[in-house]
Amino acid sequence: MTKSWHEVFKGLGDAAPEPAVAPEALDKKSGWLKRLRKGLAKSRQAMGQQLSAIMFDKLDAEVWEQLEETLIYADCGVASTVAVVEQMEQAANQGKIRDKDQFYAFLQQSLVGMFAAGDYQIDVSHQPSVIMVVGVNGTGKTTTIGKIAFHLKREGKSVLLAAADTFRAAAIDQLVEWGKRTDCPVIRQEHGSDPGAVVFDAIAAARSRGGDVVIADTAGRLHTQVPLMEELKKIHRVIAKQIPGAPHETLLTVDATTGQNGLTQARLFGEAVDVSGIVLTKLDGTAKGGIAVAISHELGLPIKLLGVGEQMEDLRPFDPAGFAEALVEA
Ligand SMILES: Nc1nc2c(ncn2[C@@H]2O[C@H](COP(=O)(O)OP(=O)(O)OP(=O)(O)O)[C@@H](O)[C@H]2O)c(=O)[nH]1
Ligand SMILES: [Mg+2]
Repeated sequence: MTKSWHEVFKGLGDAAPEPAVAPEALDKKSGWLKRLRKGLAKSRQAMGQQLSAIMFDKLDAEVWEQLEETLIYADCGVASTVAVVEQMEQAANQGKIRDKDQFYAFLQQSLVGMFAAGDYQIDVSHQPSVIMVVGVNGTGKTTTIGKIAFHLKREGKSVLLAAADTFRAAAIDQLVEWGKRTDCPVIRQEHGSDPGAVVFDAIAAARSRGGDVVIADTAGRLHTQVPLMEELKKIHRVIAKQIPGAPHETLLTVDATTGQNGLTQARLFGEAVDVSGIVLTKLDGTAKGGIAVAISHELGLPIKLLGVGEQMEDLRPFDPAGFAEALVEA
């Protein structure tokens, strides 16, 4: 159930370099699930509480109703909920669920099946690779960029951060702060300048310095939502013009605490820019971690990373089985 950063990032190379950070910040194999479990504690507790009343030797209509309510409450979304309950009911009718352990094992398995098939890796195999991070304001774009930079640096990649959220002066400062913390140069221009120009500069800088990965921060809000989408498309075009096939990743941050709103946002951003994966943030602050299931199932997008706190190391690789296991347990 453990997943290494070498599995998360495509193109890290074979040899894992000596980590340059304090050992306590590193993944210990045994600690991987622990951190994820901690991040999903609220969701797991809420689900556990609701499911605790179930009589596992008497799986009747009431039980399936209770399961349905639990999944809906956890924000798994209607489509996934209906599908999971149907599968569970069928398995029970076939005599495959006779006790609590089997119930939870099947529930985990059904949830795993709801996640979209897709590329769960983050592609940093190009020279340079460009990652564009988009999302509504406050969802955790800048923080996530800092966390990704931290992990890539740790794996020996040179990373440049592009301050293409020029809408707020504070946004540039915040990225500069993360640049200091992770020891990554930040390419920036004046507040209010053209975000496309910032990204252009960053890619040029990466090329001339032999940088491996450019991560572009973007605005989460302009004066209205429509121009924001136009702006993002424009940044996307600037990147593609400089490097055919780039951006190699367009990651959308979704704040898990906003529930079904996250689904709407993902749909909207997905229509404007070709989102390659979701970073689901603030899982540590919500009982509604099931939103991961809804987004992936309904939009067919892979969840690539999970944010489980505000610190650099509070970024977890996503894998469906590990997630389902941390979400529901017997
Ligand atoms: N608990 C928790 N807080 C988080 C997580 N990710 C981000 N945050 C916090 O959420 C707040 C907003 O994060 P930012 O990274 O500034 O979000 P943003 O999308 O860049 O926001 P704008 O620049 O305003 O568009 C900050 O206080 C972060 O510390 C997370 O996984 N867990
Ligand atoms: Mg920001």
